[in-house]
Amino acid sequence: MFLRRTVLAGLAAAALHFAPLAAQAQTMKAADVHPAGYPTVVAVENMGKKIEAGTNGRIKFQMFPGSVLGGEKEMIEQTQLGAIQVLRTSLGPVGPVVPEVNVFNMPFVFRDIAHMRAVIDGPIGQELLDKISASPARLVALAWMDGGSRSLYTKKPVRKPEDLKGQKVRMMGNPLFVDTMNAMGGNGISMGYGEVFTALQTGVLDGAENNPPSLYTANHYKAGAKYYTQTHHLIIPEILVVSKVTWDKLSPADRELFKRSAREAQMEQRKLWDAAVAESTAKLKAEGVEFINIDTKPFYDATAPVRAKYGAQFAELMARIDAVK
Ligand code: GTR
Repeated sequence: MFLRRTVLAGLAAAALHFAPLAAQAQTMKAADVHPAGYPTVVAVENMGKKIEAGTNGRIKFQMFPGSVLGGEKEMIEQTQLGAIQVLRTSLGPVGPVVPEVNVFNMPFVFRDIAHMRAVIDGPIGQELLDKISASPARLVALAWMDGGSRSLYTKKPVRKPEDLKGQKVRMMGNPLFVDTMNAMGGNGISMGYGEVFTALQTGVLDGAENNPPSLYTANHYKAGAKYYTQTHHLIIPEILVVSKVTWDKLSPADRELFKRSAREAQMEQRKLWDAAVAESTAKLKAEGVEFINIDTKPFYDATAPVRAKYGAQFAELMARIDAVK
């Protein structure tokens, strides 16, 4: 009797010991608006493989690309709730939930892409990731991703702000961007990425704005927006976040593994990004998209009131950004 009890107790203890390990095994949902094969999607998938290897298969990523889990705004909300565990998103729609990030969302805040990269790779970049993680938004920001620069594409050629008069141009969901387009001379319309193609086709929109890989993969040029005016008005880095709900349950060792592999994903994505920009630019040109090179100064000048309105609270930080070589 005594022996039996001891054995049973031993078995129960063993079960208790192993149960938490078994329960911890999980497949995390990783999400992106971009399709399979896009630089951000590939880099996050590879990060998942490293985490799977590093945890002996205990944690896996399952990638849901192409907005299958919703638009970016909805995916941010799901990540805040823990329904999505890993999300790659533009900072644009993060502005309404973490206002501090709007410093990077302002028109012409970076001189060029090299300047943006120098800023995100340095202390300011880390500070901003930390601000997101420390905010009440329940998102833990682990790494930056490259989104190049956004330029305007329209059905009619645009060379100067006056050419945008009366044109309805889709902007990401953040009042700052609607103000930016209005200042640039057009009518900014806030809309989800997934609705832009049909809205262009039906004439609800006359144009939109994005980087070459997005313009190419989202096919917006096939909906009539064939004039691609090189305004480079927004250079918005993107982020990789983990839901705080998920993060809080990770062990310190797992968190380190996530941080390390996210940093590696940042560097990998940048290489993939540069190749994707070159490739999509060539393909867009081959498809008949006209790249219009312009003097961007009139657009820079026209958006000064937007920088003044939204930038006042970031004056010191903007001076530091400016000083980065
Ligand atoms: C892309 C960006 C996406 C999404 C999209 C948009 O450049 O990578 O995350 O924000 O633009 O315009 O909605």
